[in-house]
Amino acid sequence: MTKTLHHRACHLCEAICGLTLETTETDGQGLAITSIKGDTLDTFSRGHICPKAVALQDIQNDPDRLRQPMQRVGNEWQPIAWDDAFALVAERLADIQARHGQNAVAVYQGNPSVHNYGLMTHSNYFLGLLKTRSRFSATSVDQLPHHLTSYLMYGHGLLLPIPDIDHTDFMLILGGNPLASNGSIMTVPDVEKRLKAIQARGGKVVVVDPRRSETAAIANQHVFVRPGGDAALLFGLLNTLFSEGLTRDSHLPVDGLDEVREAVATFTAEAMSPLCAVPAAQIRQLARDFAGAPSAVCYGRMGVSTQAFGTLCHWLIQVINLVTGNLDRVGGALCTEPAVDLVATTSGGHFNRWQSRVSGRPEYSGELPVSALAEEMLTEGEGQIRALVTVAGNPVLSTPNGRQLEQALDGLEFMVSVDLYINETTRYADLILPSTSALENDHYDTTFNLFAVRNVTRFNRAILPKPEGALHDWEIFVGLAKAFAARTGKELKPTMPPAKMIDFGLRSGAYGDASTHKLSLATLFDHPHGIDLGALKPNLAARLKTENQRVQAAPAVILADLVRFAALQAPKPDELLMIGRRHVRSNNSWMHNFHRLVKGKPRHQLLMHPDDLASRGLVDGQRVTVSSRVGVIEVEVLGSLDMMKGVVSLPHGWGHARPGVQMTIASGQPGSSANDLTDDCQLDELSGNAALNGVPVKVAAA
Ligand SMILES: Nc1nc2c(c(=O)[nH]1)N[C@H]1C(S)=C(S)[C@@H](COP(=O)(O)OP(=O)(O)OC[C@H]3O[C@@H](n4cnc5c(=O)[nH]c(N)nc54)[C@H](O)[C@@H]3O)O[C@H]1N2
Ligand SMILES: Nc1nc2c(c(=O)[nH]1)N[C@H]1C(S)=C(S)[C@@H](COP(=O)(O)OP(=O)(O)OC[C@H]3O[C@@H](n4cnc5c(=O)[nH]c(N)nc54)[C@H](O)[C@@H]3O)O[C@H]1N2
Ligand code: SF4
Ligand SMILES: [Mo]
Repeated sequence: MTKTLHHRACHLCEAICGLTLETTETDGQGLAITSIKGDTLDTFSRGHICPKAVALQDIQNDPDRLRQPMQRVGNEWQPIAWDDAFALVAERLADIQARHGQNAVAVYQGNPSVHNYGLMTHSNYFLGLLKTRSRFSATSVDQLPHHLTSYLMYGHGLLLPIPDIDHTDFMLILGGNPLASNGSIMTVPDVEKRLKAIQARGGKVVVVDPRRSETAAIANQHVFVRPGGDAALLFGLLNTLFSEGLTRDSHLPVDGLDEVREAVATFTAEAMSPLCAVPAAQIRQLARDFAGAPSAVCYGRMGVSTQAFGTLCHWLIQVINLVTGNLDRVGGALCTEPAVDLVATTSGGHFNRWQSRVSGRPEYSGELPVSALAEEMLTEGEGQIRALVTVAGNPVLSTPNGRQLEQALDGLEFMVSVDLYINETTRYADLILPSTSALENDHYDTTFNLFAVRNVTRFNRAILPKPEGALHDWEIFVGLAKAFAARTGKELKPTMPPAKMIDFGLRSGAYGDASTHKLSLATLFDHPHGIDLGALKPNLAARLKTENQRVQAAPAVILADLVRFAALQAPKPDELLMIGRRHVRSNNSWMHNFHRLVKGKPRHQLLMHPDDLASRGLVDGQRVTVSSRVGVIEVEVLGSLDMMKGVVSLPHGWGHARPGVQMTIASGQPGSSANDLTDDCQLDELSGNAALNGVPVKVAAA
């Protein structure tokens, strides 16, 4: 029996915790994972681990996980050889594009893409050849407003200021629940200790959320806000900062501050209060507390990204940090300087250069809002989408109006999914191409090192051998690209393995050959616990990519959106709005088939305030119907004093009871999909991001 210890960053969420995995090789029985623990020698994550990482062994051993390419023949799934699968994809997509044009083939890239560096480096090797404008991804059900705001204000969609959580004296969190999510657009392992450290050094944490979340429960102050009302609250804060003289000069070169001041002149706390359901006095006091703290940072996440005013919210957050002198300042919001720097090496992005065919939604950096995907498939005419490539995504459960999308998928001429499972989406595919599992692959986090609360870097080798006949995701894309290029006579540039690209990125980056750190892949091989490159520091002035190298505080398209905001009405007495939530023992739309992760009481229920239950004659635990403009679901309801009145909370990613899904749900409870209720017509119209929070619903006894 041989035991071996391996060190590796976890790829399952944005916190990139260091893990120590033990494998045991037993004669005759091969190699098994025998222990997964937090890596105490990782100075960034300091031994932190959550239940998801423990379930890594379940992903590895899961009998439901596909291990070879599968082709659907009628209602049966049959194995197919890799080369035959590649040739078939090339033939079908080339044919559809020849008959219906390039945009007739669409692409959806899902969340795990950004956690898998081979997908980051190589998916476009194939997808780029398709030259289609029908590109969609999880970005437009997630963080699109962050990118758009940074693109407009700082000139690059990835130049995102990150809360300097380890040094701040005041952290104002809107619509984020890092105690459940482990942090997002803020890579912050061990976040609970870091939040408590703010309090221990005399600082404050304030959480704004329509639900008393796990994070709100440990905060110094929790402010209930009406779903979708955050822009009003933030306008009230900004107006108070200006009108009470609470602003501080910034060292940054800034254009447009006078326009901002003018634009918000009538948005007093008193005027905004009815729209967000926060008392005016509380808004004013919050502004004073924020401005009065030695350092402070305002941070917003899912709750304020995926709502009707997502971009206004993120712009206001930037402006509040800016006018209080907290942008690009220690203890405020700072831009990470990663070892492999995508900001330095890529163009800043583009916006609204073209629009979607049916509803005229704007593109952002070559992608269209995924809310428009189904209508682009269902609406006949030139440019109609007839084929789909999905990559690491499950849009039937993850994007608004999932039932409509299912209808659309059913009508496609061809669909191929690069995925590990036959799930709610891939069951519509003609072919599923499954990659190796994560532990069979080496790992470098190209994305989340970019948003980390310290500058860190780490490369880890595969822990388990690559099974015979298996391919990594990046190799699948090389195979598809070669087959498609051969079929269509397109020229294919040579490529190299992802690790080589990382080596190149490290050497040419700020800590590479020319610097004192002299980072390369070889250096990282010698540091399996990762390398800490230091705390974040002010750098924004030098990294701005706007045309005149100045911060644009008042982008025209954002100020134009104030017209839409002006139409926001105070709530009617019977208003009932649905919001989402996450739990540390659940992960988006997958991993629900792992007992180690989902064990314990079920967590897919609808949460509702007891008064809202009573007024409808409902009781705790009963089955109810929840209906919206687009659909009806049935689910159990739980009474919860943590909910704001007039608001219900339902997590997404459930709803596995669909025919043909081949995943054994560990709890035996498939739940219902929140996205059978969310509305593809409800968006942040400025960015096209889906408004998943603040969906009007009705709840009645089932
Ligand atoms: N109502 C509501 N809807 C939401 C949200 C919400 O808060 N509320 N959140 C949104 C957000 S933030 C996101 S990011 C999306 C996520 O939604 P999706 O983009 O659909 O991502 P996942 O649900 O994580 O889907 C994971 C899929 O990737 C596959 N997979 C996992 N690892 C790999 C891999 O290494 N390679 C390959 N090829 N496949 C892999 C899994 O089998 C699974 O099918 O959901 C969004 N939808
Ligand atoms: N365990 C686990 N971790 C995850 C994931 C997971 O599924 N499971 N998913 C990962 C992904 S893809 C992402 S994007 C991140 C997301 O990470 P977070 O942004 O922290 O996401 P949530 O936990 O959904 O927290 C959103 C909060 O917003 C609140 N909210 C809803 N509507 C509103 C509103 O209108 N206004 C305000 N102010 N608040 C509102 C909700 O009540 C909730 O507490 O988490 C990542 N981490
Ligand atoms: S918090 Fe995220 S990165 Fe850390 S162990 Fe859990 S899933 Fe992995
Ligand atoms: Mo996400």
